[in-house]
Amino acid sequence: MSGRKRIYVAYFGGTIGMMPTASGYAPVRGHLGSQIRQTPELNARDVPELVVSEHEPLLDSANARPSDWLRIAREIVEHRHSFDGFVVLHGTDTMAYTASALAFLLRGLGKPVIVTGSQIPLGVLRSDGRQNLLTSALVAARDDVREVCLVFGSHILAGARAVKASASGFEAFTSPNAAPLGAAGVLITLDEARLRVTERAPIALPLALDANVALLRLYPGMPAALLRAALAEPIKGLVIEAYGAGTFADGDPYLLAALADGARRDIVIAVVSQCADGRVDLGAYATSGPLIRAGAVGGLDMTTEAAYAKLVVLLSEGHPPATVRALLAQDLAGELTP
Ligand code: ASN
Repeated sequence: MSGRKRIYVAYFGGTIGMMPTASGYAPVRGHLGSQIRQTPELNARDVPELVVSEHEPLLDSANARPSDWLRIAREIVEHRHSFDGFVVLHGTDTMAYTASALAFLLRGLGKPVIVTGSQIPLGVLRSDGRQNLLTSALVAARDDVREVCLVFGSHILAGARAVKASASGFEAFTSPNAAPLGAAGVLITLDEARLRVTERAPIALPLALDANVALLRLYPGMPAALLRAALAEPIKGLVIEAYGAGTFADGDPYLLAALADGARRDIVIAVVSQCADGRVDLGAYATSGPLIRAGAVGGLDMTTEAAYAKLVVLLSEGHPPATVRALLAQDLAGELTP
């Protein structure tokens, strides 16, 4: 019989380890570790051993930046040979961005990385943190999971497919264009056919994550100055949340001029849809013409979070713009359906 599995728990911040303060919930050093030690179920023999490492500073995830994604990825890579799996405890607000980024950064890890958190802190009445952590630890101990997942409530989702869908519900995350990888009910079930079968490979993390990527949601009447700013130096990449299948106001000469100027600077543009469900199909409508002429890549059914994280990671890996464009349309971490 194999021994008890060891899971590295990186506590990055978020509600799960917060305490009520005079200005609202805030992370407090040492609190999460002591809560875990006081929770008998999390220390049971049939639960993997949890080795908790607390980040400094602990963040409300509203403060997370791409450099923080890299910090978490580095920590996991450093410990990749000493642990069976990893749990990242993170705030829910930007968890989908971090889970997406980790999915791209940790291609080749070949071990489970489970991102989770809670809506109510551990230790507070009706906390969902204990259940989320317990489920995550059990999924992180599985041999058949070799990818980044986001576990929350009863959902087990591919990390690069998840979006936060509820500010207050316990089932706070969904994956709009992909069925969940599994569910945590009476049993924890995983859809074996949908799990990624990735070979372990060396991981060369970028030295830094380039945050010079902008994200812009189109809206009726948007001033061209906004698009111009989103394409100005030092920006290298832009995610456009366009309408429907990827349409753009091609009747506005100022917007067209701003887009054309960005194209001249060889900015890599990824187009995702404002619709939660469905996919971008550049060329389906004549109004996507300016995007196509600007060299924009249709993000297919990628979430905005995944498209942004993917562009940040690819540009930071130092590929030339043409390679980034080609990779954007490929499935690198389960983020899109080709
Ligand atoms: N504001 C918190 C965070 O994202 C929300 C949470 O974790 N539920 O850090």
